[in-house]
Parts: sequence; structure tokens; C-alpha cells
Amino acid sequence: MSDLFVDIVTPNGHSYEQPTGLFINNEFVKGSKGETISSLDPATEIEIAAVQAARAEDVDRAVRAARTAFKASSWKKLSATERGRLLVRLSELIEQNKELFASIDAWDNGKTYDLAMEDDLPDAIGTFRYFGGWADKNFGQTIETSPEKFAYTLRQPYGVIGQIIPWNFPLAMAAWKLGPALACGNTVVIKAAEQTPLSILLLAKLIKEAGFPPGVVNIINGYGREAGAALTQHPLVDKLAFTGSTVTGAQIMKSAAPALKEVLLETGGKSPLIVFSDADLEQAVKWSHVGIMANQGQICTATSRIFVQRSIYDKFLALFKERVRTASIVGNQWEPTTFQGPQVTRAQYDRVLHYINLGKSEGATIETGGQAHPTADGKGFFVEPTTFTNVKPTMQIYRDEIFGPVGCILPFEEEEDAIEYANDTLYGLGAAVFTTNLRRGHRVAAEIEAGTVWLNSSQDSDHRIPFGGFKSSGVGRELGHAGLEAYTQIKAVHVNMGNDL
Ligand code: TXE
Repeated sequence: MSDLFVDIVTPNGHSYEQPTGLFINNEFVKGSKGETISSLDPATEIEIAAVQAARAEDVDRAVRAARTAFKASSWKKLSATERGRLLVRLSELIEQNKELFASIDAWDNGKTYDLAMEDDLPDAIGTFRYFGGWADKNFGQTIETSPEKFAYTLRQPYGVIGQIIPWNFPLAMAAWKLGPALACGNTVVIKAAEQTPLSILLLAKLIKEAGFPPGVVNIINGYGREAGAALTQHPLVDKLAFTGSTVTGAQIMKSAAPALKEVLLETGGKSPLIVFSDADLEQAVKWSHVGIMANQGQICTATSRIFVQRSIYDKFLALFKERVRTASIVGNQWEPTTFQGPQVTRAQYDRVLHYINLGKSEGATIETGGQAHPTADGKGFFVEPTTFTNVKPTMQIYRDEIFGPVGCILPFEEEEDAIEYANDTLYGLGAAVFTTNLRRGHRVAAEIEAGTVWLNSSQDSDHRIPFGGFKSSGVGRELGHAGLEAYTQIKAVHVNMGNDL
């Protein structure tokens, strides 16, 4: 048992015990084959820890634990208020360990410690607390159908939810998935991304400490093609929820199809940001920079296609380049001056550099960056913040989700052109519009094909606001009241109080 915990000191000095097992029935256990996944610090390429990797038989064990827990009175008979209390307690435990969690996610993922503290942790804490509050406020309806008949609806949990999350916001993504599913009374098997397995295992420890009964939350690490696929194909899983690439999302939909299982999918994006000539230029530059460069460009809603009205195009470009030069400081996760850390893995680093080279060979112009960011020892997956102009809509850098600090800036003439360009994508996750003209802002927001539109900002997110995609960016909504609806199914009960047929 003790070999499933390792003593670790984070680079910024936090000592803690890192669990490394699979978390099934509130216990950390070994995978059946004893295989491990090594997690690296993307800044140094040094291993932080190796965690157990689940195979199909381990997934089966976790799903069966979740199924038993769903039927057990310790969960089934727990009042909704009590469920909510457990979630709030969990949010408090995370808050007490906020610096540690931020350190682990920064170390494992490569994001800056400051970003983890300012963004990921408040998001995770707030989401658990928010859904804890909802747990006993999720009611059905009463509907009168005739003087002697009425019906009422119950919002009931599905049962076992299979959840698969990505690596760009490890703890926060876990909160988005677990919070609403548990608030509604489901049990869960959640698979973390193989690239960032650490913080969710510490979360597992707190889930037990908060008092969740065994089997209610089961956490596995493992590769997508093995553990992920086994989870999505498991007959005892009642609903699937996934965040990741559109390609994998489509595979998950296929796995769900034979049994007509519902899926909740949040996938890729190639989000537009439109700057009209009447915009507050300073604000537009600031937000466009954050919109594509924050979190190393590894945000599904990253506003990677920036459209600027012709009359202000040159001025905007000059200011944007200056902003990248002064604000996009590349460095390790721990320096307070760092804005951009390393990409999460060598695979993502290679992918981003591949797209940068593709952009060059396709004939686009490099305005900033354009290569790997050199380091003294040659280690780390650092990429220079890169901006392309002279981009054509046929180019792959314009069409594909790069998921790195790589933006394209293009001019447009009229409002209808901006809308047409913005919508010229398979995706529909986010979009930003910069204008001081109220009517135009709302008009364009209504026309853009995206699940989220920001007027005069980019990347704002809040656990109260529904989040999800149009087109190939997803199915269903997370967060807000819509997020609760995603984790309950409606049962209608018809009541006859009379004697007539
Ligand atoms: O994604 P995958 P990857 C995009 C982004 C990125 C690209 C590839 O463009 O460059 O996807 O990243 C699990 N059955 N996004 O390879 O494969 C996997 O183990 C079941 C956008 O990391 O989608 C991990 O837990 N599960 C995105 C999760 O799916 C499978 C965030 C995501 O991995 C599986 C991440 C399978 N067959 C990447 N294959 C966003 N929307 O925020 C993989 N997985």
C-alpha cells in the first residue's frame, strides 16, 4: 500500500504525499497489470511521479463500484441537502490546500503558478461550492391536465456517469464534471488525462475526507485508447461526459450509439475575435493577447482568429506586436514575471511547431515568434508566442485548432464580412466582439455561431454561466442550471384522482 504514495516537495517548497494509485471504492489500489504512467515537468522534462495506469479490467472494477454505490443506501438515501453539504465541504478542503493544488497543476501541466492560483483554483473551488448549493434546489414540476388529473415530474439521476477530462485545466475540469453529476445524485467513474494525473489523485484523498461514501467517486488514470475506450464502451455506464478533441468526441459518440446512451461533449474550437473600428483599441489589444496566448494557447475557446476592421488594422497590428513583446514573457512556471510556460508535453510542442512551420510554408507572414523558445540547457517544451498575418482562409493554420500560442490576424471591411469570416469554421465554441456600439455588439452576438460570445472581453468563464459548443464544438451544456439538467433525466408521473376513463 505504501508504494502507492510518494513523498514529494514541489519546486516552490510544498511537501506533501502524492497518491499514485487508482481510486476505487475510496481506496487507492494498484492497476491489475501494475503498469504506470510517468508524469513529467514540461519545463525540465524530469519525472515528477509515476501513477498506476488502468486497463479495461480496472475500469470494469471502477464501474462496478460506482454501480453498487448508486444502489447503496449510503448514497441513495442521502438527502439532497446532505449531498450538497459534502460538495461544499470538498470545496473547503480544496481551498485549505489551494497553494498546494496550484503548485501541482503548475508543475504537471506547465501553466504558471500565478495563473493556477488566479484561475484554476477559484474555478474548481467555486464550481464545487456552486453545485453543492444547487443539490437541494433541483425540482420537478406539477402540471394540471384536467380537473381530476395532474402529472408531476421528477428529476432523477442517470446512475453511473463515465467522465473523461483533458489536461489543460486538470483540477478545474474535474470540478466541472464531478460537481453537477454528484449534486444530482449520480455516481461517477472519471478518467483524468494521462498527461496530468497528479492533482486529481490528491482530490481523491479529499473526496474521502469530505465524507463521500465508497464507490460514489472513482478516479482512474490511464491512456485514452485503453482506459478511456473501456469506460465509454462499458455497458453499466449510463451516460458519458467528455472534454477533449473533436476526433475523440466523435469516437465517444460512436461508442455510445449502440445503447443510445446520452453524451455530453465539449470539444475543439477555432474561435474568432472581431475588432470593429469603433472599439476601445487598448482594451481590444489587451484581450486579444490574453485570448490566444494565455495558458500557452491551450484553451478550447482560445480566440485564435483575430479579425480587425481595415481602417484600424495597421494600428492594431503594431500595438498587438508590442503587447506580445512586452507581456508574453516565456519562462518556467514559478517566476512571477512569466506569462507563458511550456506546452504540456513534447507531443503538443511538436504539434504546435509543426503548425508554425506549416504556416510559413503556406506563405503566411510571421509577425512575432515563429519557432521554439530556446532555453539554457535545451530542455523544456517552450514555444515563442507566434502571430501570423497574410493568412488565407484555406490555410491549415486558419482552419485547424492548433492549441498553442499561435494567432492569425486578418483584416475585414464590413460587419457582414466579419460575421461571415467568424462563422467560416466547423467549430462554434467561443467568439469575442470589440465595439463601443451597443446595437452592433448585440446584433453581431446574435449572428455568430458559437455557444459563448464575449462583448469586449475574451475567455471570461463563470460556474453560473452555461458553457458548450455549436456545430463540431460539442453537444450539451455544462455549468449553470443547464449543467444540472445535463445530469438528471426527467420522469413524468401521471396521477388520476377521478373515476372516468
Ligand atoms: O486529446 P484527446 P489530446 C484538442 C487540442 C489538442 C488535441 C489533442 O487541439 O491539440 O485535442 O489532444 C482521452 N476513448 N484538445 O490528444 O485525445 C484522453 O486520454 C476515450 C482540446 O490530449 O481528445 C484524455 O483523457 N477517451 C481540448 C481525453 O480523452 C479517449 C482539450 C482528451 O484526449 C480516447 C484537450 C478514446 N478513444 C485537447 N482517446 C478542449 N476541448 O479543451 C483519448 N481519450
